[in-house]
Amino acid sequence: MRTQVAIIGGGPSGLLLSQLLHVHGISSVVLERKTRDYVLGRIRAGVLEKGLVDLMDQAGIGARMHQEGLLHQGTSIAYGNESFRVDLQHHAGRPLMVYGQTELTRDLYDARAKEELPTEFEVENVVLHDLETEAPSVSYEVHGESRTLNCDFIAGCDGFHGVSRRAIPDAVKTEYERTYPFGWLGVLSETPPVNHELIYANSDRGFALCSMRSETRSRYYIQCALSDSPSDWSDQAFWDELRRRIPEPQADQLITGPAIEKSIAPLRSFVCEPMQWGRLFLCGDAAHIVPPTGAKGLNTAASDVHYLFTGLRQYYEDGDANGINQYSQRALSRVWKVSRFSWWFSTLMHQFPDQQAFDRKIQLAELEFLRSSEAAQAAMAQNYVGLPY
Ligand code: RFL
Ligand code: PHB
Repeated sequence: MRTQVAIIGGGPSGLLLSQLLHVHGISSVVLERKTRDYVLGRIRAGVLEKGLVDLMDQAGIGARMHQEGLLHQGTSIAYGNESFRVDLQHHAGRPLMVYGQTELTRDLYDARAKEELPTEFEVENVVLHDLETEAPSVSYEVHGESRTLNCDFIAGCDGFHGVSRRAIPDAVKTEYERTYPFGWLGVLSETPPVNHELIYANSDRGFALCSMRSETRSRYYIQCALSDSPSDWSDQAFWDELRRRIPEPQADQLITGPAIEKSIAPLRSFVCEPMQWGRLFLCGDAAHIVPPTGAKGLNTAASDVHYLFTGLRQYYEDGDANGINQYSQRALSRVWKVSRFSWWFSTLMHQFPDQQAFDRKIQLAELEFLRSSEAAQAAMAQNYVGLPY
């Protein structure tokens, strides 16, 4: 089989890249390790920056997102008995869109099916070949049958545990990593959200986040120990702990219900440099991970897709290789700024196991500064709604 761009990974990065290329007449094949239903069963991000919303529109599949997504003009931050709102529209001139990664991925898969774009599911033993030549290829197996995909370029969109990053020789790449000594226990429930906007709460008992997927479906998180497992937390224990961590007026109004999903995610900051090797380009979680505080994972995957798609378009439409040659440099410049923001917001909002009284005082002083300073809120809002591409 032959295509112009082989895309490894059928998560949001790979699907969005493929759809954008298709709109501009550039062919691609998506190779996905799991089934479509498995990919759609993962509950992950929920907040989209305008850059990602615009890319969905450019790909011609933004209609349901605009119809069902919720625009948020602000977000609340709580600590101790204090709570304040950061006005995103006022400070950064644009809102955020609340629309689940699951829905966005479903829209992308539906569009693929409608346009009959090629996807191979349940691929195994994916191996990348001849990356330093102008004729790379990917070999893989589907249900025991060996296949080869010849192409001009390979996009490694296969997430943190994928094979693409490992194809870059160790002597060439540097990996930067910070792990955090806690996780997030997340619950999805068919209940109305406790607040019409998100609440990020730093309490003495640990971080909590009130988010949502729609006006009838809520997503809540609490900081937990890395050694915890979801089965350690009954629904009742989760709701009781959430109530203790959020401001009293909201705790009193919280509507609870059965958890329809409950999972624990570890927190990690990770960046691989470079994001390009020969004809291989890494996109999204394959190249970098941010802790979820600030909802930047999916959005940073989208900015990579933008840089790569723009470069490939220039290459195929104008014969100009500048964009693809500068891909890694352009993407990393934004990735590091987003990594800084996600690290800062995580450090500000969580209780660290080795935290001393001094560290807590510094956190509270910074929160107080953020509450009272227009300049600090503007800096936060600009990062939170998304830095320009
Ligand atoms: P994905 O979504 O991991 O998709 C990669 C796809 O590649 C497939 N794959 C392979 N395919 C072929 N061959 C191989 N060898 C393969 N190895 C893997 C996988 O099956 C998968 O389908 O990466 P992508 O597309 O870059 O998208 C990135 C986002 O998914 C990610 O940044 C966010 O979901 C991160 N994230 C969150 N971000 C937020 O902004 N807000 C959140 O609340 C949030 N929650 C989360 C998250 C990530 C989590 N992970 C990674 C465990 C919660 C969790 C649990
Ligand atoms: C979510 O709704 O899953 C969510 C929202 C904001 C975050 C992280 C996760 O910062």
